[in-house]
Amino acid sequence: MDRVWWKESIVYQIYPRSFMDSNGDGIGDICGIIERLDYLKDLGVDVLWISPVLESPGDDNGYDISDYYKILEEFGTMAEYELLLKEAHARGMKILMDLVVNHTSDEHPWFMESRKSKDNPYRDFYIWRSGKNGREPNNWGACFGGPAWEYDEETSMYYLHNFSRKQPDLNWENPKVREAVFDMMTWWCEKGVDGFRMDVISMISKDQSFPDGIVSGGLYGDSSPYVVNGPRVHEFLQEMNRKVLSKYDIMTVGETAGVTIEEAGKYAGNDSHELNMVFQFEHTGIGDGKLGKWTTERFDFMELKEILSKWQTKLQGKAWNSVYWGNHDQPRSVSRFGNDSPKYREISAKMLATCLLSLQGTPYIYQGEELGMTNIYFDSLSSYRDIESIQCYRELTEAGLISEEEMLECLKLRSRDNARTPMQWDGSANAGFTSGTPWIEVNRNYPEINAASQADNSRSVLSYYKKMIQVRKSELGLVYGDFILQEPEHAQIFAYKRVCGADCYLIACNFTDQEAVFVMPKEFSENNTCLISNYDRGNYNGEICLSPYEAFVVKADK
Ligand code: TEU
Ligand code: CA
Repeated sequence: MDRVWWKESIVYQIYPRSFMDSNGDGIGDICGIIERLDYLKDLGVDVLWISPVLESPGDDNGYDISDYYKILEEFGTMAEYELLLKEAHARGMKILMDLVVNHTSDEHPWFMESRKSKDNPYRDFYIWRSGKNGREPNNWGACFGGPAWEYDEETSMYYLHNFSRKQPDLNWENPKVREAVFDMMTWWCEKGVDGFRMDVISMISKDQSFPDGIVSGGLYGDSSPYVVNGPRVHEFLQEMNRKVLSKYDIMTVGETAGVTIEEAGKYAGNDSHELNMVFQFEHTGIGDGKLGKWTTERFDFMELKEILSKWQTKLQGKAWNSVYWGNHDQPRSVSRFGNDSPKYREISAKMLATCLLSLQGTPYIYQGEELGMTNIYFDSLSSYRDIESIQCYRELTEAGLISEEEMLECLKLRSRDNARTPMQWDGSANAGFTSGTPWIEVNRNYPEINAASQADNSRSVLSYYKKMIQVRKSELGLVYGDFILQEPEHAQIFAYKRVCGADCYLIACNFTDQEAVFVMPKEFSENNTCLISNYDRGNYNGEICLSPYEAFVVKADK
């Protein structure tokens, strides 16, 4: 097999604002990350994807960048960022930068210039259109509520923003925009970053006719057919690859909301010369309803199994997968896909780890997932900090599309803030995250769920993650092996083989709180070695009755 480092790596996502505060201002920072590098090295992860730390007014917690060449003061200095690179590299770890170039902040100098006049040299860095009949140019809605167009008095025109009104979309049709972005990317590669996670990169090419979208369920037209996987997106990414990516030994992952299998084959195809891999979002959308993610629906296991299996088999041999349960935009994985009750939280978190780290594709662990951290279930809107949660709450309840009580229940299950509460380091005040007042409340369960209390406990979620990471690293067949689904109809168990040459593995995960009967396939029935099990059952032979959330990896003896 041709071995590739970004295929064998395990990525750990850090949301710096909530990871570790080193100076007591209640906000996580770069020096805080440096303080915790040994913890991450000990966990066994190889690459750190760090959410944005660049200059930003913080309208969307840093995904609204106003200077691509400056570190935001509350996160630290450029010297500290360079120290982080040095310290991570000294430990054999790599740093993935979060590249946000579908849009900038409205406080970026490019936009400040662009809005000044219709003939300003930077005018066409953004997407300006005249209104229609005194209204927005079309009926598109923004992801964070409201229309996707903002009227600007200065030149009596509207500008497009698919996210907040302080996040104007860049006009990638303009070769000067592409050149400015590629120059900036080169600058960071020369500084030593080891790759990019590319924010909503599937949205950089828009249908230039900007037609109305279909209104279904919400207040605005759906823009996704016209902004996702757009007409020139692959052309732009091939240009980016030619002018920047191909010049460095770096890793790239596209955040491609709305990506299909077919499109993923283009973005991440073995010979596409675009990106190494993409994030798909089908499994995170299970249960979505007429108001999108704002639902109290739990996930349907058979739908989850079908989606994950599809991505495993359809990309096999064509493109490389990424595999994840959560990130800074998603609820906590043990609350979303496991069971965060006191009885089942730990065992189901270990089950999810077994699945995440035995599928084909680069695995991504989100900060705190290795501890079994849970949703915070805020009782009041005033506890929320996320612009998406707050604006969507207001818009949907004021429009009478959902009651305040029901929307609060939806936020408890799906708000992005569930993943943004401070990392729970120990049982001291504020879970050891800050000596000051945290920017967002710490989860009340931190005395029971924290890294310090798990470090020396061999049966903790943290210890299980360390062991499962070592299993994956020692068994390359779990990286490069083919995925073969077993028992597709089983209503409780996600079971699959991984086959790589003479190495054959069987993984089975019970996703339910009920016992589940499972018959070992014949080639494993008698002679196999158990590599890991979250119930420490020594061996798996013949017909077994899996306990709630039981998971294991066995390797067929040769
Ligand atoms: O998220 C893009 C995106 O699709 C989000 O709308 C996300 O899927 C949604 O919030 C889930 O409910 C990226 C970043 O990850 C996110 O943090 C930013 O807010 C967004 O882009 C704009 O930069
Ligand atoms: Ca700080």
